[in-house]
Amino acid sequence: MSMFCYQCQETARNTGCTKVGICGKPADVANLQDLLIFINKGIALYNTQLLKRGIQSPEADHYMLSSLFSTITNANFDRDVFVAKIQEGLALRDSLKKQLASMAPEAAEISHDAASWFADTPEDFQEKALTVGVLSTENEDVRSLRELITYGLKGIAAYVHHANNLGYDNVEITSFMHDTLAKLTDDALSVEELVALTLETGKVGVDGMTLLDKANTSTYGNPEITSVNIGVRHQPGILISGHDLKDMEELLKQTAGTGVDVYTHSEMLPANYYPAFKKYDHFVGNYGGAWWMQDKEFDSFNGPVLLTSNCLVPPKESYKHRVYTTNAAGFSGVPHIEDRTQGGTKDFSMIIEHAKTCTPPTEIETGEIVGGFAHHQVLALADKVVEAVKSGAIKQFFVMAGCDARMKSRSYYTDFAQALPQDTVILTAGCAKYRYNKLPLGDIGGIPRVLDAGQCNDSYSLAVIALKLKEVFELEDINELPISYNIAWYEQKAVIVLLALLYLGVKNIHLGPTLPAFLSPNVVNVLVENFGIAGIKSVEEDIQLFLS
Ligand code: SF4
Ligand code: SF3
Repeated sequence: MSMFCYQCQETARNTGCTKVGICGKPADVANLQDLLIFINKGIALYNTQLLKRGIQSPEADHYMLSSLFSTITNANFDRDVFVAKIQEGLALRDSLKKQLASMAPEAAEISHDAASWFADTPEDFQEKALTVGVLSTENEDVRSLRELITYGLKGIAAYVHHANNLGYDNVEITSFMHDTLAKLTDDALSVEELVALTLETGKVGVDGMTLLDKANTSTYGNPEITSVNIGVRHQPGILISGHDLKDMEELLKQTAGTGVDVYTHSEMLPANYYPAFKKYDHFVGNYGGAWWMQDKEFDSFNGPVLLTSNCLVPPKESYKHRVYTTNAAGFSGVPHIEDRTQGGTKDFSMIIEHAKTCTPPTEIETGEIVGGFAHHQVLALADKVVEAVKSGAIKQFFVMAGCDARMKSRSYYTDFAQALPQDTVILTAGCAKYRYNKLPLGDIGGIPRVLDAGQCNDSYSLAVIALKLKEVFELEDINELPISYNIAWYEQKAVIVLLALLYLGVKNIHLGPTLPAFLSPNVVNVLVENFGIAGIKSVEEDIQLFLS
């Protein structure tokens, strides 16, 4: 075994990737990511003590968020980035230790290996990494819960990082994250305590999504119902993917008047729903589908592509020279657009000049898709929705948020959407929607049967909508609503969305296409007994179950 990773839905044999990732992550990079998490735990051990003494370190917050984010599936494959990050982390840890020792020498005596391990040379990183990864926790239930929490933290880190880019932060969230990372080194923590910590992580997940929602909507307005063009125009374009709206804004500004168009891909589609971006007439629409289609769609796009976060697939040679990364995304040999300095902007001129030399995108489809049903827009339609429920025109809602990915069995979600009765409405968010958002599923009295709230983080909107409906219908419990949850997961952002829903008290969530490999049988039992979590079966069986 040269690595071990089981954090995503496509993990090998649904047990773990041990030689190379199915995602394309090489073993040495996987190991460096494990070591980076370990270093973050060491930082957290000191930082938690400093926080207790009222000392907050913005540097530690930023380091922790960007590190965790970079280890998300399909974010960063660049070993040099991880080596540099580990070196930076060791120095940061030791400076926090010094600071703590100067105030409280006893508190700085921390015996855990993560608090003191050091190596000068990157050659020593691999050897250490092999001893600190997932399998270093022997008890499989403790390991399972530790990883569940760690993946939840990774999801929160990504969301908070995007919020930070818009000038929004929340010290309570980052303090919880440090505290939790430190707790993950504590062998005295029982399974029960880890279960409680898992739910607390879900609560902070809600806070993280709330923060990002506030950052996005305060900066760019509330998403509104929008028909998004999926065809192309006849001038060169830049394709922007990932989740970062600040990058979207700066790219639109810098491309204005240059003769270069801008298109969204995958999780950037919801940028089309924001009022602030609609004013740019060179913002053409969306090109293609979910992230995993990029090996074909980046080819036919013909112009440069900017990845502002996950999901990046290791690029094919045919278009690698047109790929650019920024934020936590990275790939060796692919140019990385550096962070903005405080008060400054990123410089996308290299990509814009590149675009000018490219041919316009090849048309792969035409038409429009409709979206923009985040909480503000849906609540503006609340009367209509409530009326449709009261009259029986809408019998049931299905939350089908989450991720899309390559597995053939995901055709289940297309079939499921098609098989749902005409009096049901799908609420979606995340890239899971690409399995059914181009189907002619019609509408109910003008309400489309697929309501897309936005990115995976906009699952927050779906929770706000559910809570509002609970209030309108004067229900005691969110589970009395005619809402069923059939969630598709792939990476760690979906993990935090799931934990957030559990924290909000949602029961009977179905999770597919497979249950996470990182859940041990006992942890699955806890989730089944306390929350009614289940997997998926055939479309026919599940539809029958959900409608009964
Ligand atoms: Fe395997 Fe997923 Fe980990 Fe990649 S992220 S190495 S596919 S488990
Ligand atoms: Fe998609 Fe990666 Fe999860 Fe944001 S872009 S939902 S998979």
